[in-house]
Amino acid sequence: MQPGHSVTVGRAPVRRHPQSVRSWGFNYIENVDGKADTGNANADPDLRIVPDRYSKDFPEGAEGVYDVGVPSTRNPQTGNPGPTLWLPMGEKVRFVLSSRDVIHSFWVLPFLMKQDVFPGHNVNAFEVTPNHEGTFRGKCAELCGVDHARMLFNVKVVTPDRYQQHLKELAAQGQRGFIPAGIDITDPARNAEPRKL
Ligand SMILES: [Cu+2]
Repeated sequence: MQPGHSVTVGRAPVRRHPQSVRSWGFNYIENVDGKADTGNANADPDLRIVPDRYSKDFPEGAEGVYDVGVPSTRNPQTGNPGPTLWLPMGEKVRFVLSSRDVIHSFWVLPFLMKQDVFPGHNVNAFEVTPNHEGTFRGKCAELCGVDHARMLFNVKVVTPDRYQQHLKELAAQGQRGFIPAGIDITDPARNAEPRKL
């Protein structure tokens, strides 16, 4: 079964808070408006880090929405720090992991697994079908630098209808399109995050 949904997850630039320390970013590769002629995730330069074997599953007309979090971001329900990645219960989601700086590790505690998040072309991916509603904690499991202890996030599993509604909420907030996933080059001297966000 092909995954019904794709997200990219990684250390990402925060366009709306350029003065802030970067944190986790989530691209939801979804056809949010339901129209096939608006958006093409396969042609979007911000997602070019995603290998063809994953991008071929992007839905047609995926203009996408994104979310990001800074260290002061809180889950509104639990108060736990970090941005919140929403997932639809009972539907298969593919995670594509990439970093824009150093090696991190993506760890959602109840997933009982973690996976490294690399810069460059070494993109990791896995698939999950969430089977419990609820809000869960996630964190970076790789000592990655000065902000490691603040690389926290939340995962919220909701009904598929509520998930679709959330995508529209992100779009209504202006968080349409994608934030740049990964970096294209692996030359260590050029692996620094550009100042221009
Ligand atoms: Cu990290």
